[in-house]
Amino acid sequence: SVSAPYELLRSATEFLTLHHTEERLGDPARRIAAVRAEIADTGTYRHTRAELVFGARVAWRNANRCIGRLYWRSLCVRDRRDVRDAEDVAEASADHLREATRDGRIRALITVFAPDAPGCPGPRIWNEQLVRYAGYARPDGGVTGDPRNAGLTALAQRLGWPGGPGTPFDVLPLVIQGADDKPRWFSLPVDAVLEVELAHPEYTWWRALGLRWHAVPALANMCLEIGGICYPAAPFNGWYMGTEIGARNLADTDRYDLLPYIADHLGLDTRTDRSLWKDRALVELNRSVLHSFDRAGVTVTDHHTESRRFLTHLGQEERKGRPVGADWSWIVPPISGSATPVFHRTYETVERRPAYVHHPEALE
Ligand code: HEM
Ligand code: NRG
Repeated sequence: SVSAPYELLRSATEFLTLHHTEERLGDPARRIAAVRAEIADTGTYRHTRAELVFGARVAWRNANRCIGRLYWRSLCVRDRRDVRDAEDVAEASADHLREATRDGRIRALITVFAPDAPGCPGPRIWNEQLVRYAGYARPDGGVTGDPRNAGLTALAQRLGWPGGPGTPFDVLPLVIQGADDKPRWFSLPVDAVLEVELAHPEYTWWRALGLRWHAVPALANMCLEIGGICYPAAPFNGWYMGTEIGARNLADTDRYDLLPYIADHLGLDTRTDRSLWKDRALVELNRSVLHSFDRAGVTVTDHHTESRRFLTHLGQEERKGRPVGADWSWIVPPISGSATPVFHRTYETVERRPAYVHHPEALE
């Protein structure tokens, strides 16, 4: 979306002042005057490369739901603001995955595509992440694959995607809407998608369960907002915390719902809650995720390490005089919460800009 000129100037001024203050660039007045003139002229303004990099990094620092913020300064930024056509976005998104994955030595990366401008919306990626598994609705009312992506799977099929082989782990095509265009689908090249097959440190039969997950979480449908400018397509990634896969994606009842299946294989008593079969299955599933990513040489963190790092981050920011917002319900890991230090305190929930924000959903 695009703000009215006076709102845009107010947001721009606030951002440029922050940039000049934190990077010790001196008085921002000249830059603000230039931006004021550019907005009066064109209804928008263009960030310098340094402003874009700073904005993308601070937007990560401001992500209240993210436990991984200690390394916010290390975010690499690919400036593709010249790209607005759907096929070019698709190609650059595949390149993003290759550059972020590096055979498993994952690095935090964002690719920034063309921003929204007056009368000229930027491109938009409809997938929640660059790599997502299809969820095919079955006649019996169930879903094969990831139920979370059933909507996008159906949309891709309506747009002409013939569907994959029908496994529970078919990689979806990208669904991309170019500036002033209908959404179209684009298959991801296989060499752009690294996956990890799940084994277990003790149970040799585990591998035969056929479970897997993709190596890189690359959020693709959030808008990067910097100084009043909205970049609707700005896919970014870090690496996984094991619990995201082992305690949510594969375990939630509205996702892969694997706890009963795994508990059966473990020979646990699933007739009574009080055998704690769900808890025990969760632990083995999470051990399997960390073990398999480690064995495959794919970067992954665990919730104990990441919780400690997050507290280090809070201390570091406090010493710099910068208050940190955080959302307890997202920061506390979904298993063993009280065994991590992030559980035993509260946080301020103030939202700051620049930020990654969710679009209003408008799937036609
Ligand atoms: C959310 C970890 C990198 C921005 C999260 C969540 C975790 C996490 C565990 C909660 C996810 C959930 O419960 O679904 C990490 C780790 C990283 C990392 C381990 C490793 C470097 C990044 C980067 C960015 C980022 C590079 C942006 C540049 C966000 C945002 C959310 C989030 C915006 C909220 C997503 C939403 O609202 O759905 N992160 N993160 N993170 N992270 Fe990070
Ligand atoms: N829970 C989601 C991913 C959300 C973001 N998590 C990260 N982000 N680690 C999932 O796919 O399980 N990141 O940029 O690294």
